[in-house]
Amino acid sequence: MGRYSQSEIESFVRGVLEDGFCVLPGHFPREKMEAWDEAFAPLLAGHIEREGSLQNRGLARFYVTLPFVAPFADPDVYEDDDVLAVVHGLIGEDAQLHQLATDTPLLGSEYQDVHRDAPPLFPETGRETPPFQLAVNFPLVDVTEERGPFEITKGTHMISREEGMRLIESGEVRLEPLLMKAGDVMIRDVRGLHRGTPNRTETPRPMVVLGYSRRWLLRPEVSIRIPRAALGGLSERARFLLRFNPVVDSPDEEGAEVYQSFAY
Ligand SMILES: O=C(O)CCC(=O)C(=O)O
Repeated sequence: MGRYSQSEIESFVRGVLEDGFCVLPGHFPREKMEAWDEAFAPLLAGHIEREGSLQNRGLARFYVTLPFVAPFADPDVYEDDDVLAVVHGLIGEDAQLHQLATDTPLLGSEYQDVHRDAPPLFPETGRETPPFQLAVNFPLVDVTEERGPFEITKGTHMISREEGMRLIESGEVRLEPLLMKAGDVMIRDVRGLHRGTPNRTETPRPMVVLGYSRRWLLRPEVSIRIPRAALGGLSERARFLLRFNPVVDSPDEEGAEVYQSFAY
C-alpha cells in the first residue's frame, strides 16, 4: 500500500510528462539510505582499484553497478508501491526493471557536459515520443551545494538536444541544482538535459539509479544479475519486473563495467 492517493500519483505522472521529472520527498527511510551507503563504500573502493583509471564519466566520477544481494536487493525499494504506480503511469503496467547502479562524484570531480541518457527513438523524424525509459534516482547522503548536486532542466525531454541546449544558453531554461536529502526520490525521463557537478568535499555522493523501461526496449549495456538462489524469494511482481535479466549461479563475480557510452 503506497502513501499517495491516486490523484497524487497522477500529479507526479503529470510532473514527469510536463517537466521531465518529479521528486517524492522523504520517501525512503534515512536509516535504509545509511545502511546502503555503508555497504556501498567497499564496492566503490573495489571498483576504483579495478577500473578507476578509466574515468569515462569525468574525473573522479564513477558508475558502479550494485550486486543484487542484501541490502541492495530490497523489494521495499525496487517494488515500492508509489514509485511503481508512477512508473506504470508513464511507461505501462508491463514495464521492466533492468538497471540497479550508482553514480558517484568524489573530490576532484568536475562539471559534466550537459547530456541526456538516451537518444530519441526515431531520430529521423526530428520528434520526440512519449516516455520509454525512466531513471529512479536517490542519493545515499544529503546533497549540499558542496557535494556536487545533480543539475537538471525542466521541459527539455520532449525537444531535441540542440533546441534544449539553445534554451539553456539563452537563459530561457535553467539548470537547477537538486539539493536532495537522503530518502528523497526523483523519477525522471532520461531524455531531460542534466549534468553532474563537482563534489568539493571528502564525502562521496552516491546517487542510486534504478532503470525502468517499456517492455520492448532492449538495453544491452545494463542488466541486473539475479542470483539463481534468490529467485524463489522474489514476489510474483518482482519476477515480472525483472523478467528480462540474466539469472546467474554466482552473483559475486564482477565483470568490468560495460555501460560506458552514457551521454547523448
Ligand atoms: O551526478 C550524477 O549523479 C549524475 C551524473 C550523470 O548524469 C551521468 O554520469 O550520466
